[in-house]
Amino acid sequence: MARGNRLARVAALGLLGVPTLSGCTPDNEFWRWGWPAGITDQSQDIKDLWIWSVIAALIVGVLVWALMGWSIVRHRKRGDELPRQTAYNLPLEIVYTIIPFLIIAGLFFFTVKVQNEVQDRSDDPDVNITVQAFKWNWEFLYADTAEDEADQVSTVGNSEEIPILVLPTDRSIQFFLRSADVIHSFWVPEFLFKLDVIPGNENGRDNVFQVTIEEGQEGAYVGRCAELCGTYHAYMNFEVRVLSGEDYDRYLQLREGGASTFDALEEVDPERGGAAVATRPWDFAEDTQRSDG
Ligand SMILES: [Cu+2]
Repeated sequence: MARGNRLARVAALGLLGVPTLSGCTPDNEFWRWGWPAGITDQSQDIKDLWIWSVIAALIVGVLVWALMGWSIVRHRKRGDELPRQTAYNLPLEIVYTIIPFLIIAGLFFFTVKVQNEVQDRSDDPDVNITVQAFKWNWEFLYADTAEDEADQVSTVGNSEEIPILVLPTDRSIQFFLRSADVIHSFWVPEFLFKLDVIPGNENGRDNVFQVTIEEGQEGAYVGRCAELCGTYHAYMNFEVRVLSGEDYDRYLQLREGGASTFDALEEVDPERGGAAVATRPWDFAEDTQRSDG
């Protein structure tokens, strides 16, 4: 019994201690279990939580497998005599009630901590974006470009064109999400974050979050609707095009001067061009062919 108790204590301590060491997170594909690396400041906290939760789960798993293996070998049948029976062993029952509780308490503590960090907002973000979701596409409004929404620079997608949301690195970006119809969900896998887009903001619902994209993460990233919203939900994609702050300013300047999203991007991001590269519109013709064959 004494040995079991000691083992349990060591296990509990190890589990709680592990996430506190997260300053030295192993950042590679293996520990991320296929998760994207994350391109925002906020995503690093989420990634750390995920990695250490997996490690904690592995420790519990290995311990349980080891104990199972040990009992199978140690208590294999050697004769007809029954081994010592330990049913209704109160200390043992207390131990295996307390250990899971400590594990959940640890996971809960770190989850709440990370959640608070991720949902933290500055009162004065550098960039304000309004995201309007509708069946089955997206409209992005650059809220800082004009007071009146009708005058703001915007990009809207249609069935032939993937809407591109242009964002700068190294600036705090605030997203205000709203829906014209049903519940959608704004998801950029590389943010490691998604937020439901629930209609009815006028009721005081707070569909707002902030991210800061890290320097050096310029590129094209796919964005998706992550809430089943009807027939063409699966094709409700968009692209996030991350530019340096300088290129972002230039992009908005061109847009304000009357250039289309395509033309402005052709000029500021010639490497990737004006059309989406992270995803493409649904090819209706191809899809019909496939279902025919
Ligand atoms: Cu949707």
